[in-house]
Amino acid sequence: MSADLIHPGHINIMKIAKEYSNKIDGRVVLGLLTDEAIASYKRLPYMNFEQRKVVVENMEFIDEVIPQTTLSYRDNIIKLKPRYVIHGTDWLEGPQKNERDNVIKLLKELNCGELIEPEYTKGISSTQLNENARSIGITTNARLSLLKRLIKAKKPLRILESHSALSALIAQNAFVEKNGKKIEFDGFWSSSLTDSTSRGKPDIEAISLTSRLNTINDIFEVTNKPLIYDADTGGKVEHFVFTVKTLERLGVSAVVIEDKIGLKKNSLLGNDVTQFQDDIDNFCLKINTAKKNQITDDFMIIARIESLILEKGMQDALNRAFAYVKAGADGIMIHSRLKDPDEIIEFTQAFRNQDKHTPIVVVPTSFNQITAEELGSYGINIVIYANHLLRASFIAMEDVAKGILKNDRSYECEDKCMKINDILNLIPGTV
Ligand code: SPV
Ligand code: MG
Repeated sequence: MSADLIHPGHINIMKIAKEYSNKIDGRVVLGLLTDEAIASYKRLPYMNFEQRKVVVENMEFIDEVIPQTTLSYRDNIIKLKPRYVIHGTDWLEGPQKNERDNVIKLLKELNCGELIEPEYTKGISSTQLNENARSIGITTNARLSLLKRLIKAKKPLRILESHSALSALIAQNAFVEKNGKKIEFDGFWSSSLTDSTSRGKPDIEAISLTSRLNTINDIFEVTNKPLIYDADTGGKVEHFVFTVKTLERLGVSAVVIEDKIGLKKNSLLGNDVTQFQDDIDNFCLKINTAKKNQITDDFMIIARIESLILEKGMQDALNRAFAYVKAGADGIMIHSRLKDPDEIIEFTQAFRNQDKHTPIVVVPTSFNQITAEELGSYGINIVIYANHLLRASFIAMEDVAKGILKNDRSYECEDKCMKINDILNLIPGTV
């Protein structure tokens, strides 16, 4: 079981398990899916493994709780050689269907147990409870701490740029099913580029923190996933400590600051424009001072290295990465504007040789052929799609705007627009 939102359906199964164990004077052992196992096929549970374990091990029907670290039951079944395996009929279809077939095969192979499948309790399900919980919302602390929990449970995380509540709703709700697993975005990127562009301003730290926080507040009112904030250079150390506290108060999970000074320009411009990198000691001081001043344990300060962007070389990037981690950075973002990911992979491998755990973040805007899964296989923890929703919407909007002018009416553009009925029904409460 995941046993996150316990409901009568779970109790029914545990009770039946107890009845079977009484028949043979046996014990009921509950295989509790770890956060990693759950995150491999659906959203992260509300309660972490330890919390869920406390709940189920205190149930009168359960004698022992053991972790199940993957979706597969194989290891636990081989270990326990159970007389009965009890599982609700919910696995007859969906992501666990394959595992059911495997369990049947394995029980035959081991010639050890019988599969008992109590009828799935009608009228209540974790999915439905989850929907209800979603509509209630999420507290500041619960959202803030989600990113660290997700990093532990899953690799890589897929993060999508969101510059408004509406784009965030798309990032929140979009999903595809692949091999029975639900793949969705794990959170939002508040991008300085798209926050600036959507206000018609250049990406040069010209948008005030207050203005950007208003957007995040709008996003947070209608979503429950974590957000990573792009704070450009972070500004002066004395100002950055206030930025961190403000972000924490709002429930933002992480801030990224880049090691540049002076008038910051967008990284994808590289050395085509004049940009300066901060020196290592200065930047370490910024990280360290902010770390000492943050108010929650879970907030992350991620140091972004611009050495590859500014063509300072791999060794400079690595020296900085180790120095920033030593200064207290909770993660490293390594950026590149090359079309292939070679330098990102080289950096990741060299860094991982010495540091197995500090999260690595990448932004594959220019090296866009490599998949998130491949990046994850090299040891990258977070993949940020940093500007795609804004870029997509601009092209779509401009096309329709020109189409109306060209035809002097909107009739020809209707196919490119959402149906009026669909927009009226999009946001609950409109109708
Ligand atoms: C942003 O999205 O604003 C970023 C990433 O900082 S990049 O545009 O690639 O610099
Ligand atoms: Mg930026």
